[in-house]
Amino acid sequence: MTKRILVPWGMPEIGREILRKSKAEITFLHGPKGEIPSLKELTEAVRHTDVLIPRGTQPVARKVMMANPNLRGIANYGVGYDNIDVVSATELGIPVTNTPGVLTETTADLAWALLMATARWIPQAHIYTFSGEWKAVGGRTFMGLDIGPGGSNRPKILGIIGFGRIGQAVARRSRGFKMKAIAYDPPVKSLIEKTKGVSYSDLDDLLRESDFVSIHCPLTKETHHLIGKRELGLMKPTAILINTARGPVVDEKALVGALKQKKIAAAGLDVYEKEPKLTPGLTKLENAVLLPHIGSATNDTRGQMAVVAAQNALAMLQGKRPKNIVNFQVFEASEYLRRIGK
Ligand code: 8YV
Repeated sequence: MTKRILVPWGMPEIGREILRKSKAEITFLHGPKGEIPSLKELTEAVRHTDVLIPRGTQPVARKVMMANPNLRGIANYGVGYDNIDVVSATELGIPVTNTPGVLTETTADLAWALLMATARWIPQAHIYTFSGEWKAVGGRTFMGLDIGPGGSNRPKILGIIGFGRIGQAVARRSRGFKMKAIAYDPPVKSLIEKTKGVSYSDLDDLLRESDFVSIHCPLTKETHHLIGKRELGLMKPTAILINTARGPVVDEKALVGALKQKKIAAAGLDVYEKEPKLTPGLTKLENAVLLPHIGSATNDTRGQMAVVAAQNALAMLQGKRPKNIVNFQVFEASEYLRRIGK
């Protein structure tokens, strides 16, 4: 029987091509502009497929998985997989994959761009100039914060929360700015201590000492609201918070309060608690730079993410162990063996 793959969003062409070239029956289920299907439409479509390739922001709950007792795999398009109920997938014997590595440098670039844009008021100064408000030499000055040592030659401290591939790539980039990098990520404390130019710090000290705090940890039960009112209160009034990881790691309401009361200087965000909805008040703040989750958004990288997701999907379709498994325990489950007909 022909094996089937469901892609419920507008996947880049390079990924589509790989899927089309396979012998599988491919269903691309989305609107003319890539609009994703409703939960009801997705659940119905999952009944008639063998492997699902969801977009990284597309929720795949237990109910969706339960719609098809023979689903062979879920190949997530994204390195983060908090959109998928992985615990249920493992229980049900469904392998789940992600697309790590290919987006590391691109996302680290965006974190840096956001850090620099926020520190030097780039979007605000651009709009001021672009809109013709700049009438006189001098005019508004947009006094920024140094990223490098600045006139007083004081190296700045970059605090990195989460020292995985992207956190490490951000640390590498900080060397060019002569920054002192400190990192918090208990499971990889020894790796941090071994990394040249980076020292380990517990979270509170990192928040107290850092001029810039950049978040690069996955969203888990443990990291949900890791940065709340108390943590923001520990930061310097001149400090800047950058989040290109996952919105719910930060208590967004508390952040709006801290920015309004200038408890911290500014924030640069690419992710939010309830994307694409923003917490009320966030767009009223001059000291916030807001981007629409474009961390990995380059043609090359989004294309390579599609290649990796397609390869993971085809491997699971053939009952093979895919490269980027996130729940390897599933291979021990009898349910998994049943699903792949073993
Ligand atoms: C994706 C991301 O844009 O990889 C991730 O975890 O957040 C981004 O690269 C997002 O997952 C949409 O697919």
